[in-house]
Amino acid sequence: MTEVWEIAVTDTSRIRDAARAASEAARVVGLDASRTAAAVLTASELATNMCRYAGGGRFLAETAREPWGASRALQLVALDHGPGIENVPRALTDGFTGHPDSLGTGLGACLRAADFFEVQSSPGRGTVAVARFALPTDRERFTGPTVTGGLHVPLNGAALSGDALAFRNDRGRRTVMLADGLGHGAAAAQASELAARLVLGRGGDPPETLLRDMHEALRRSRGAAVAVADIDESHRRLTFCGVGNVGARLYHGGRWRTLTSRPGIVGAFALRTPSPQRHGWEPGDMLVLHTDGLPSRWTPDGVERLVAHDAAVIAAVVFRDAGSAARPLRDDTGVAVATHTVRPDGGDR
Ligand SMILES: [Mn+2]
Repeated sequence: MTEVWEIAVTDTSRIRDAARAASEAARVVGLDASRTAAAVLTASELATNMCRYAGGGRFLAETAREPWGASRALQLVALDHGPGIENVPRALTDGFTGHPDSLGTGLGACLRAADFFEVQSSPGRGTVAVARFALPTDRERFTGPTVTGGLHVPLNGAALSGDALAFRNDRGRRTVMLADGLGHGAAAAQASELAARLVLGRGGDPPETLLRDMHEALRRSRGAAVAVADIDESHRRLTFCGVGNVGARLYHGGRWRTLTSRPGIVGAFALRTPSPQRHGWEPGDMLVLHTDGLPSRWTPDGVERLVAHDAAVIAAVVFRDAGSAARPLRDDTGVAVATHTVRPDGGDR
């Protein structure tokens, strides 16, 4: 199940809590001592920066499956509504002694410590930083033009997310799934985890087949709303199928469209398998799936300009900009993102 450690970094006393959360999450992932130390250092730096320059923020540690497939990695996300960083590349350079409103040298240390580290900042709106850590044997990344990732934010800082993301790569066929287990807490997490395991356990099946089989697999669970997208990279085609209330937005052909799901609950007694919707999948395109923790009036305008960023960074920006420090969540929030980048190597992002 998707375990998440959330620390509201309201003052400097929470820096230690963020470091401890990173350490506990690293233990669950099974990181060695050196990777754990790197994660703890990064957590401290990120939390310190949020205190110092953003008036606090939200720190998340989760056991992510991305971008390393089924094997677990540790993903740290720092997210704030502060003034932002004007020049991110400069803030990542060591020795940079910024003016009082910008981030200091801590980000350079994060960049060296993490297996992956990326910062996105929108002056006036806030900053997002994502760091990932994995054991050396698990660092084989998905390759190809499509990049996937996301994040979980449980309601009220709960330890388990009722939402579950899953990603698969089968020789140019990419599967992106987001499940929202009914309600929240352990029973919701169990339902969405069953959906994630089904996706991770088999490859190459079309979304309607996955949903039909999920319906059987989730019969003894509480049930879930599920959206599945199948991306065929060589044919540049995206096939979407959804049941229940999971939001889906696709940026293709220069505009955003909403992909609609059929009402229902996967795992409940009657399910009419929805018919798949087919769309194009071209360089610069973006898919965003989100559960109902995001405000319904959320609009993706402008998010397409972030296409070159890591998918988890984009998911965190969507979460940051859809909410605010003042507006609490109403439910668990899960955001899954896929981008069609033009990078030929799919390499070290
Ligand atoms: Mn939910």
